[in-house]
Amino acid sequence: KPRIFSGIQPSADSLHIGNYIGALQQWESMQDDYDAIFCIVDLHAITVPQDPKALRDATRTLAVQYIAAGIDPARSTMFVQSQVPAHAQLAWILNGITGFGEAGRMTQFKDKSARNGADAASVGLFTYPVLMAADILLYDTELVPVGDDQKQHVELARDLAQRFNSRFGETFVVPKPQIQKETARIYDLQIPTAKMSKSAATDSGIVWMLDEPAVIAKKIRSAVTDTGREVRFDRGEKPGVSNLLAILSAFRGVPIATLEAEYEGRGYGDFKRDVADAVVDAFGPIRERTLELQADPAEVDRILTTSAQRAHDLASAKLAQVHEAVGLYPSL
Ligand code: AQP
Repeated sequence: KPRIFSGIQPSADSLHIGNYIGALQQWESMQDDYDAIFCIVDLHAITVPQDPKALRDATRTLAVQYIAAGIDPARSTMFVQSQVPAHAQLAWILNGITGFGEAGRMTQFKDKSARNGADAASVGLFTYPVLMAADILLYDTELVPVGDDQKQHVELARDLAQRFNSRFGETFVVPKPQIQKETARIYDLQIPTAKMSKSAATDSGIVWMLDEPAVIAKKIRSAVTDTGREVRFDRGEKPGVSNLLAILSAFRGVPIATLEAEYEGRGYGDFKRDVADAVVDAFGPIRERTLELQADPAEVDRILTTSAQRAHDLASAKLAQVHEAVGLYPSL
C-alpha cells in the first residue's frame, strides 16, 4: 500500500470544523487503501510560545480526538512527534542543505511572522517547513494529504529530497502533495473570508469539535451571511453562505449542486438549522467518545507509545542511511 503521512499541531485543546473536514475526515477514509501515518506535531507547536502543561494536555487530547473521529490505531500509525527523536535530527541535517532565501519565501512564515513583527518570530518558525520536510521524508512517504495552504511546504520537501538524493545518493522517496478539494477549506463563521484557525482572535466564528451541541447550534445560527435569500455557492459574492454549503456538503456527503437545488426558494433560516443539525449529529458522538477516552490517560499514552515504537523503527533506519550518506558518525 502507498504510504501517506500527515499531522496536526496540538496548538489548542480542541480541533475545529476546518481541521475535521480538511484533515481528519479525509484521513479516516484513507486508512484502508494506504499505509497511513498520522502524527501529532508537538515540535511544530513550540515554534510559537506554549504553556508546558497546556501543551502536554493538548497533545493527549488531540490523540483522543483522532481516535474519536475514527482514526484506528490498529490500522494506522498515530504517534507524538517528540517521542521519535529522528524528526529533530533529520531536520537539522536538512537545514544544512536549505537556502536561507528559499526558507524566507515560505508564505506561511511571512504571514505568521508578520502578525507580531518579524523580530518577534522564532528561528523555529523560520525552519518549520524544514522540520515538516523531515517528518515526511523519514517514512518514504509517497503522498501527503494537505490543504492548499500547505502545498508550498510539500514542494520544499520534494526539492530537499531531490537535492539530497543528487548530492549524497538515492536516499529519499520524493513525495507528492495530495491537495484537497477547494470546498475542504473552511472559513471563520464571523469573517467568512478568513480561514478558520485554531489561533484566531475570537471564538464566535469557530466551531470546536468539543463544543457542546447547543453552542454549536448557536454559532451556526449566528454565522454571517448576506442580505440576499439565495442559497448559492459563490465564494466571491456570498462567502458566508458558500462556507455553510461547504460544511453541509462535507457532513452529508452530497455535492454542493444537490444542496443548492434542495434549498431553492427556501430562506437562510431553514438552511442554517439543517447545517447545525448535521454538525451536531456528527460532533455529538465524537465529543462523547472523547470524554470517555480522556478518562483513561494512561491507556491513551500506552496506545501512543506502541505506535511511536513502530515509527521510531522506521525513522531510525532512514536516519542511519542519512548519517552514512552524509559522512556523520552512526547514532547510538
Ligand atoms: N480552515 C481550515 N479548513 C480546512 N482545513 C484546515 N486545516 C486547518 N485549518 C483548516 C487543516 O488542518 C490540518 C492541521 O493544521 P495544523 O494544526 O498543522 O495547523 P494549521 O493548518 O495552521 O491549522 P490552524 O487551525 O490554523 O492552526 P494554528 O492556528 O495553530 O496555526 C492541516 O491539514 C490543515 O490543512
